[in-house]
Parts: sequence; C-alpha cells; structure tokens
Amino acid sequence: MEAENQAAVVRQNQGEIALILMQNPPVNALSKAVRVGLIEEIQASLDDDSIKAIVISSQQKLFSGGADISEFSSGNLEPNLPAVLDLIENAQKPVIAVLNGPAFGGGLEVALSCHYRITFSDNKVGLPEVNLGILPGAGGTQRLPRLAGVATALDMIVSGKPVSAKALPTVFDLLVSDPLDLLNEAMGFVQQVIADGAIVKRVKDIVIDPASAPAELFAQYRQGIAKQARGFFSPERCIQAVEASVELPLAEGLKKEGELFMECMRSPQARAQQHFFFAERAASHVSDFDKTTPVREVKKVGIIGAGTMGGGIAMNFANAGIPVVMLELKQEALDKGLAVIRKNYTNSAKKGKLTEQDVENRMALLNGTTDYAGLADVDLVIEAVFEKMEVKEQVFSKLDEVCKQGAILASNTSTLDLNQIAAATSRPQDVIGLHFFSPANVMKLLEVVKGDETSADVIKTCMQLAKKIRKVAVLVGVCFGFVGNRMIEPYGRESNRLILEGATPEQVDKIIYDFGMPMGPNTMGDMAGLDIGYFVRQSRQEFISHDPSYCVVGNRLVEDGRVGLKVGKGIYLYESGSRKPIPDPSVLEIAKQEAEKLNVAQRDLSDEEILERCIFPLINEGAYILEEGIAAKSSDIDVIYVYGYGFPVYRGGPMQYADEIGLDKVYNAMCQYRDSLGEYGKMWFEPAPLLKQLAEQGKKFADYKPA
Ligand code: T1G
Repeated sequence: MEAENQAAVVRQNQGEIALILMQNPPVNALSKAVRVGLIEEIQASLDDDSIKAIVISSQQKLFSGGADISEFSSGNLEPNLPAVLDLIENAQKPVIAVLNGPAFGGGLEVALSCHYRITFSDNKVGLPEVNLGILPGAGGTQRLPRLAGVATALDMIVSGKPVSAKALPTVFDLLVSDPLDLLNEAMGFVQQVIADGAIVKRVKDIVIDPASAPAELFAQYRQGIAKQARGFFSPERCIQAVEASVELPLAEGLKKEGELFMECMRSPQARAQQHFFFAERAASHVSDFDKTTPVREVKKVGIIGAGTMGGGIAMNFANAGIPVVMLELKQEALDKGLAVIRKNYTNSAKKGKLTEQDVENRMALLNGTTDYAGLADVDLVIEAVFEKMEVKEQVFSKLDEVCKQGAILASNTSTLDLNQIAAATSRPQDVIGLHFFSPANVMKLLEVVKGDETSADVIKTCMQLAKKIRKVAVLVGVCFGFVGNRMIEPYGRESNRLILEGATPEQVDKIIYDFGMPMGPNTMGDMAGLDIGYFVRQSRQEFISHDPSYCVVGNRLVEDGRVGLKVGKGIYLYESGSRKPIPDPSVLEIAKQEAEKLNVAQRDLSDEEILERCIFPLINEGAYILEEGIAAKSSDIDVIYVYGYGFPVYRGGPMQYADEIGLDKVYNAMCQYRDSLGEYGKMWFEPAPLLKQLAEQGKKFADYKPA
C-alpha cells in the first residue's frame, strides 16, 4: 500500500489484547492524523468488552520522533497531544507502550502517559524539545521526573540529549536485551498484566518526595548550565517546569507546563531554532543531482599535506573507517603529522571518548607516503597545501598525472577560484572543493564547492560522503571566499573601521558577544592571528584599494609585529599562558593617529550602530550571494553561519535573523549608513538589489526562489 494512502494508525486485536500501531513515515511524527487515529483506536478498544489491555507500538523503525514540527506554524493542533495522553492515562484498561525503536519528544511523552512501558535495553529515548526553543509540552516535564527522578529528568529535558533505556530502569517495566525478542516478550508481559487483574498504574498518582529535589539541586543545575545556555530562552523555562513537578499535583503541574510551553513557542528563538532544524536537513536537498545520478565508491582517500588542516581532515575519514594515505614530500613532516594525529586520539582516549583499541584501529587506517605515486589508487584526494594559487595549480597538475581515471580531485581551498584550479587538469569534471573548517576534525561544517564543470555524480558523491564523515555539507558556488569567508569580510572590515572611528575593541567585542556570537571579532582576530587577514588582504588589493582606511588599524598592528595571541599581543595584550584579552590603550592611540592621517573624525558610537554595522553588511553580502546563485537558498547560508562561525542558533542564522526583524529594517539601516558615512558609506553600504526588492515587497529571504 502506498504510504500516502495508508492509515496513520491501525489496530490488530490479538485475543484480549488490542495492538495499536502508528505508521506515519518517515519518523512517525505525531501529526493530526496520528492523534486522531490514536483517539479513535484507543476509544474503540476501551468500548470493546472483549479487550482487556491495549498496546501502543509502531510499524516504523522509530516508535515516534515526536510532534510534527512542520505543523507548529499552522497552529492546527487540535486534537492536541495532551488530549490524547489524558485519554490514555485515564483509561480504565491498562495501556502498555512497546517502544520498538527510538522515542523522542511527544513520542516519549505518549509512553510516559501509558500505564506500563517496555523496550529493549539499547533503545534511545529523549526529550529534545529544548533544541527547538520549546519544552516538552505534553506532560514530559511532569511525568518523567515522577518516573526517572528529578535529577535525571532535569538533565534529559534541559540538555535534550538522547539516553539509553537501560539508564532509565524506573521508567520501564520490562527491558528486553534482544530487540528481536521485544514483541514476543512484551505480549507475554501484557498477558501477565491481564492475569494479574489488569491493574492500571497511573504516573499521575506518583508523588515526588520534595527531599529528593531540594532547592539547591535546581540552583546548582542553573549554575552548571549557565555558560552553554547563555542567551537561550527555553532552558530556564524547562527548569521551571520541572520545579513545578515537585511543587504541584500533576493537573496543576500540567497547567504550568502548558503556560511555559506557550511562552517558549511564541518566542523568536523558537521560530529560529525550528527554522534551523529544517534548514540543516534541507541543505542536503540539492537540485544538482537526483535519485538516478550515480555515486562513485570511495574506498580510499589521499590527503596532501599532513599539517593542521591535512591531519584534521584525515582524522575524519579514519573516524569513519575509511583508509587514508597522507602525502608529504619530507619524511619528517609526515612523521610529525602522524604523531600529532596519534596524540589527538590518545587525548580523546584519556577523556574516555575512545578506547585504546579505537586509537590503534584508527591509526592503522592512516598511512603515509613521500611520493605522489602513493596516490595512484585513491578514489578521492584532498589537497590541503599552502593557500596560494600557483601552489594549488602545481599540485593539481601533478594529481592529473598520477591519479587513476574517475578519482575525485578535491581542494580544501578556503577562498581561491576552484575553476582556475580545475583548469590545471585535463579532468575539470572530477574537480570539486571540500572546504573544511579548522579544526577540521571538530567543526561540523563542510562547504562543498562546485566548479563550472564539476559533474553531478562527483557532487552527489561528496554530499553523501559528508554524511558518512559526520559533517553538515552545504553546496556552494565559486566566488572569493565562497559563502562563509565572503560574508565574514564585511564583518571584519566594519569591526576594524569602528575602532578607527573611535570605538574601543572591547566595546565592539562586548556588543557582539552579547548578541550571541561565541566571541567578539577582535578577540577572534587575535586568536586566529591578525596576519591571516593581513595576507588575504594583500591578495585582494583590487577589491579594497579604493578605500585607504581598509583595515588600517589591523595592518598597523601586523606591521608592528602584533599578530595576536600567539605572540602575546595583537588588538589586546595577553599575559603569558593566558588567553584573557587585556585592553591596550596604545591601540587606541594607533587608531587616533590613523584617523587623523585619513581625516576621519572620531566620535562616540552607540551600541546599536556598532551591532548594525557588523551584522547588517554581513546579511547584505548574503543577499548578493543569493542573487548570484552562490548559495541556492537563504537557509543554506544560515547553516554555514551557525556551524562555521558560531552565529547563535537561537537567532537561526543571519538570514533568518533578518527575516525575523524585517528586511525593511535592514534595508533602511543600510541606506542610512550609506548616506551618513560620507565617501566610506557610499563605498560599502549600498544595499544589495535583492535586499531592496524583498524589503519593498514586504517579503523574506526565505521566500526567495531563484528564477
Ligand atoms: N516533525 C516533522 N518532521 C520531522 C520530525 C518531526 N518531529 N523529525 C524528523 N522529521 C523529518 C526531517 O525533517 C526529515 O525530512 C525526515 O523527517 C527525516 O529526518 C509536544 C512539541 C527523529 C532522530 O525534536 O531528531 O514533540 O529532510 O533526516 O536522521 O512535547 O529526525 O527528509 O524532508 O532527521 O533518521 C520533538 C526531531 C518534536 C525530534 C530521526 N522531537 N527529529 O533522525 O532522520 S516537538 C524532535 C530528529 C515535540 C512535544 C513537543 C530526527 C530523528 P526530509 P532525519 P534521522
């Protein structure tokens, strides 16, 4: 039967047991059809005198992935999930949840409202609503503490992390070791329940002993999550909901949960995080290939360069069990690179993230060579050599000679023209960009850069390979800096210019940090090294020569040897061994001198102007990128900025943020700075045509579909 025609819920009576099965692919989301179906089938089972017990389970690999997130914006939530769970909890016949697969969010809440719960030990359950900017809104914050204990429930709800069923022995009445035995053992359990008198055990009758959840438990928890919950709205409300489970009877606790749920659901953060949930998945939906496009097999990977980037990239493949051969022309460089990788793995083992055996297994997958011939049999080669076009062209010309036909030739370039690199080979259709972000074995983002001639099967192979190495891949086109680094340019330019105009580095950094970025642009510059930006600027004179003030303070610092944290001074000063930025008045003096030379009047700048001048040009660049087709959709840009640059996920990414505050606000501010900052404003604050067009139409970036 076609999925779209099949009922979302079916019932099969087995003697005195009604077996109710959800079947709403792909994840058994608790859409309206499922909620209606559950009510109908449960009520029918309650009305059927031949039925003594009711089992709820699933025909899918998951028990349920929770409420249907795509329904939230429709507001069409009746009958709502709590109504379904009330019916279950107050049923006069025992209702047993048999979790045949993972249960998340509302899916777990269905199980918590049942009278008994059965699953297999290694199954995963969780309440990840906090990742959507909300909280479990169907009793999870009230029932889970009653079953699992307050501390365990608090952590599951606020972290949103999945937990193995075996870690929740008080939540489940039967834990089966082998999933294949689940249904049989469950049915035996149900028959025993019937034989024992079909007793109904309601979670709501469990009263939590307040002594098990003293006030300091919550205070300590709040303190413990303060850093990672910074700026988020829903974690605090999750905690308040769990506090209510201790203080109130279930009915009142559910009411409190509902109020807190709606407070979260109405927040811009919930819109942002739900946008991002779909954005992250939509990034893999690209029009450059389809189901019929073949995929090339990648059984062995070559990496050129065993330095920081090459080593990090190699680790991703070893972690996924894919053999790697690393090329360095000098043996000592190769040995050093492999030693660094071993040290990284050993450090992970010390933290318990890997076993010693894992370390050896992964190191066994990493081999080295000092001869290009060592790459003759690889299916994919990724170069991570010095960011200079001449060097890249030489490498690709050599790869063209030695690599087998059909091998994919990838560059890890972060800014250079992939088409020019491809032109150094006789097989531009096999050339692609795989831009990893540093540290490559940690950062989730991978920009997959398609050249003008990159073939569809190469693109599809790389997009699928990204999932295997646990990266979030976003397909982008060729331009300087692709998407991420192209957009970071105006952000860096403005943060530098603001210091020239009289702002202090710490003022700029605080405003941007409070906005939600992991650190301010000046702290970030010092950490990465001011010389990196300096060298990039040297190769972009044609782009910036018309602005004599372009990053002039940053240039002065680099020319004075102040390249950042690594030398103990950059925009800030650093005590040895410390990463704490210390403001340095001499930097303000340099800014003052340069401002005088350039006839730039220094002044006090408002927090609002500082924030807008750092963030809006970044958004404006995103608009140019969209209209040039470098990114296929605005949500791809959001994924790049959240995963690659730490843009706060509770703002959804730069383009979602613009959509939330209104494109007219961004457009009008750009026009205002263009017109009020003299020659400088005219140079850099011209609104992108697409921003103007969408703002005038009252539309969002999310509405934009390329012609
Ligand atoms: N609603 C709608 N669509 C969903 C969905 C959901 N809950 N979960 C997944 N999808 C879509 C997803 O967009 C993708 O679509 C496809 O299904 C496969 O997803 C009252 C209010 C369950 C672990 O937060 O974590 O319950 O891209 O690629 O890797 O308290 O999906 O193919 O078009 O991720 O196998 C709480 C969210 C909801 C869980 C499966 N639940 N989902 O991972 O597949 S709020 C969640 C996941 C709630 C109640 C509250 C994962 C998964 P497309 P996928 P996967």
